Parts: sequence; C-alpha cells; structure tokens
Amino acid sequence: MKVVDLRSDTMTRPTSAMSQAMAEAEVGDDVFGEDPTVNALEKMAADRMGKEAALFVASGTMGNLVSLLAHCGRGEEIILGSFAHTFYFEQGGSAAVGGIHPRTLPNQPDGKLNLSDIEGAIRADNVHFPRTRLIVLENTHNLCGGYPLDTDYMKAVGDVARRHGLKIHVDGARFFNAAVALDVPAAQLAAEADSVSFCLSKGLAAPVGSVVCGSHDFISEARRARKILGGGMRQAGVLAAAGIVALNEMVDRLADDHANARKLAEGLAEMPGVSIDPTRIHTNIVYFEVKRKDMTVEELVKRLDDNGARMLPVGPGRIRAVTHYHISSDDIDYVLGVAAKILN
Ligand code: TLP
Repeated sequence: MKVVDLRSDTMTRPTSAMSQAMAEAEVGDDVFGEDPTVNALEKMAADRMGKEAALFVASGTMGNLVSLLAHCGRGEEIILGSFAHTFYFEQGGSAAVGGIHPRTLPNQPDGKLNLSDIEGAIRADNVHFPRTRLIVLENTHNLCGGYPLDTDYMKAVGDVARRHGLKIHVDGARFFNAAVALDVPAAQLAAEADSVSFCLSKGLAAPVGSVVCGSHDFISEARRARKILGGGMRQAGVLAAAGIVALNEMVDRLADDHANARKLAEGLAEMPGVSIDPTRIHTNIVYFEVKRKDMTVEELVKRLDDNGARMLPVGPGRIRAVTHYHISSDDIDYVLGVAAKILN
C-alpha cells in the first residue's frame, strides 16, 4: 500500500547525492578541530547566516541548549513564548542542565511575542529578581502553524533587546522555510539575532544534525557547552557532508513544500467537520481541527493511517500534517482522496 507520511519533515531520508557525499567525506577528529568536512559546513552555514562562526551539533534540541548555555549563567532569565519548542518540548533542558529561569509570554497566533509584553517582562535591577539575559524567538513557529517571523518584526525585537542590553536567540529549526516563504536572504532575516540554530535534518532532508551560528566568542562558548553535553562527535564529517549537500541543493525547493501544504489545507477546508483557514498556511506545517460526532480525532488518525495517509494527532481535536521532500503534489491528491472517503 502507498504510504504518505506527513507526521513530520523529520521523516526525510538522505538524497542519493547526500549518501554519496557521506561515503566519500574527508574526515578528521572534530574535537581537535581537524574534520575538514565539518569545518567546511560550519564556514558555509556562518556565511549563509551572515555570522562570524558556526557549530555543528547533533540536533535542534542540542542547538538550542548549547546556545542558551552559552548566553546565560545559572539563575539568569530568558524570555520566550509559552508555545516555544524550547519551552514546551525540550524537557526544560535549559533549567535542568543550566539552571536558566524561563519567563514565558503568550505567543500570538502568528508566533510573535508582543513587544509590550517583552518590555514588561524585562526585570529591573533588584536584589529579588533574576537577571534577564536573552529573548528566544522561533522562526518558523512550529506550534503556531509554521508562521514565519519577518524582518520588520525581527528589527522591532532587536530594538527592544539593544535598549535593554539583551541578546536574541532564534530557534530556527525551519529558518530556511521562513527565508524562502518571505523571499529574503537568510542573513537578512538573521541580522538582529545574536545566535540562530537551524536544522539540517528537517525540510533540508539531511539525516542528522543542526548548526548554531553566531559571533566567534559565542561559538567558542557554545563549543564548550556542546562538549560537556557529550556532543563532541569526532569524525562527524560523514554527517556534515550531507549537511553541505542540504545547504547547496535543498533550500530553494522548500517553496514546493509550502505550495503542497497550502494545497492540502485548501482541500481539507472543504471537508465536513474540518476547520482550517488555508490563507494562514505560509510554510510546510498544517494544523487543523476536527469536530465530528461519529469519530474522535484519534479514530480519524487511525483510519487515515490504515489507508496510507499518516498524520500526527496533537492535542484535543487537533491534527498536524507537515510537507517535505518526499511529498509530491500527487501525494497530496492521494491524501485528500483518502480523507474525503473517510470524512464525506
Ligand atoms: N520538532 C519536532 C518535534 O519535536 C515536535 C517536529 O516534528 O516538529 N525547534 C523546533 C521549532 C522544532 O520543531 C524541533 C523539532 C526542534 C527544535 C528540535 O529538533 P530535534 O528534534 O532535532 O532535537
């Protein structure tokens, strides 16, 4: 049976160009800084983001954690959205490992934090308070429907941060989806950020890895943090080789994923009991709500799955579908056909 797996863009498998590059990668001990392929990937990523330096890490979670550890000391505070992946899905790692105190603010439906909320959350210099160090943003915003944060918003948050001597970290797991959707160079979108982490292993289809970008000083702190977390990966060039292919070949095509996500949303919007506004779909993540008397969301997901259309139930009444490299426009037709049979 044909299976169209829309549970996540983490399902992507390496392309044949990636497999070949991995097999042929020149490697060395990266903890000694001697893996030429890792060094090449880090240089390339830093250039793409307009930053001085970069660090290859095992995952998006590790990228965020090393960044927060590099920016903040124990007892210091970060401001972030209550739907931020870093807050919601990363086991509270920055608190557990780094003693970093999270101050959460409501995410707006488009993933933004209100500037006035940010201003209001910044701590005064007072012996009772933790010190605010960092604002954490997410671009695109996963739980807020893959919304991209634009350059104007980044500038506005940058102004607040500078006025108060704060740094900005961007969880850019899908940063290139944002850049492609907004049609701006990644470096321009990253200009206000002191650090950005992006994933190679989501829409860009590499099998493993993320990259953190920032200043030389920040990256040397992040490198120390990566080491204490056990993330010194030795001949990691075999993985970085796929990352180089990902950056060279897989960025521009993200526009296809966005078009497929919009098409999926438009099709779903026609079905009874489904609520979704397709005009809100800007990148590759589609959330929709289902209210039916004849089946629960779990039953619907099971029936979709039994018929080769895999999606993720995410909380009461809500389902997520994510488009990626292995999903074609025909696959979307197939999924819509399956959904129509079950729902109509
Ligand atoms: N997100 C995964 C799940 O953890 C939910 C997914 O399937 O979307 N930041 C953001 C915005 C993410 O969406 C993710 C992964 C991460 C960080 C963590 O990346 P990994 O899984 O590589 O640690």
